[in-house]
Amino acid sequence: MRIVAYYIFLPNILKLIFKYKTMKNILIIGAGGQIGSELTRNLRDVYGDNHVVCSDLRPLKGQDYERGPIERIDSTQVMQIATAVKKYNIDTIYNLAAILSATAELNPMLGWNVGIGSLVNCLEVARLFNCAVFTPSSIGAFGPSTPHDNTPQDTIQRPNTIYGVTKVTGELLSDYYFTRFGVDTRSVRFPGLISHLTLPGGGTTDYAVEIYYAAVKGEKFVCPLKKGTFMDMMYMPDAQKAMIDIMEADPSKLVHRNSFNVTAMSFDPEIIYNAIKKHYPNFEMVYEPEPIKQAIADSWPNKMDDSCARNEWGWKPQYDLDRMTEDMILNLKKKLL
Ligand code: VAH
Repeated sequence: MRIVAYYIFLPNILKLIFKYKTMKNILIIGAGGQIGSELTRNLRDVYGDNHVVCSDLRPLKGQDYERGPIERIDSTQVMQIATAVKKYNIDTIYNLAAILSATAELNPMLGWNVGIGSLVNCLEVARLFNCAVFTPSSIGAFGPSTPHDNTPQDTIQRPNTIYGVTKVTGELLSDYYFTRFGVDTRSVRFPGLISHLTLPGGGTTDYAVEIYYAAVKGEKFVCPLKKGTFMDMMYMPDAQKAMIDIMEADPSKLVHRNSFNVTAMSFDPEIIYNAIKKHYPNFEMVYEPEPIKQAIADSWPNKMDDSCARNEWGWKPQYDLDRMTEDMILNLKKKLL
């Protein structure tokens, strides 16, 4: 009888008394992308390899994926998500499936179907199986009529890209599932994310990653955006911390949920080019603006106000442009040379 008590009752009593963090069981949808590849490793470091299931439509290869459970999931198929949630007793879903801004403009219905199809499926499964859901939004959720400088947390959102439309829809749906069904939905509006591990795929801010690759390879960089095109940016380690911290935040402190402005820096191509030139004095860049990317970038904020995230769950970035540049160059030298 004592054994039964120990294994069945004691953990529940401890949870009640100490409210200690029970280990989460997490499912990552879209783990193969720029964010998901690093999130898989970071979540496993925090919660344990077997507590984090990574999934994607494409095969997931490599140590970071293979050190724990992997599932092949087409997130536009709700039964595939539900099956994984039941199989692994999932209580938290990170839904990263999306087609990025510039690519989505070339195939708007694909952008909508992946972005919204995946989100609706995740929200419905979360409602039925009592899961929390994180879905990233983006500066892309703002449009030309949004104030571009110190963009407020609560302001007009009339994006003119399909990517932005999916992000605003996602924010509204996620808030609806919280208020209507009590689903614990949370989100951040990411700026351009810069990382050295996985190349971004088809975003308007991709230039801020590609410029480092050109510098380290000793190549001239052809910039697809005009001088003076300011956008919010963030180094991937800060983005990873934001995704973990917001899901660990005390819900009683959250005034907002979907979705928090978060940013770390704002620069235009000239500023990041000059930061890199401190390390590569002979590095060259020419401007050849790409119309689709330029139009998208012009519709987005120059700099967001992220005071709500700072006040409600302690958001505080650790990397500025110079520290990011040092770390990017250090790691790309190891990767490329
Ligand atoms: C894009 N990197 O450019 C993504 C991101 C804020 C930009 O959403 O589409």
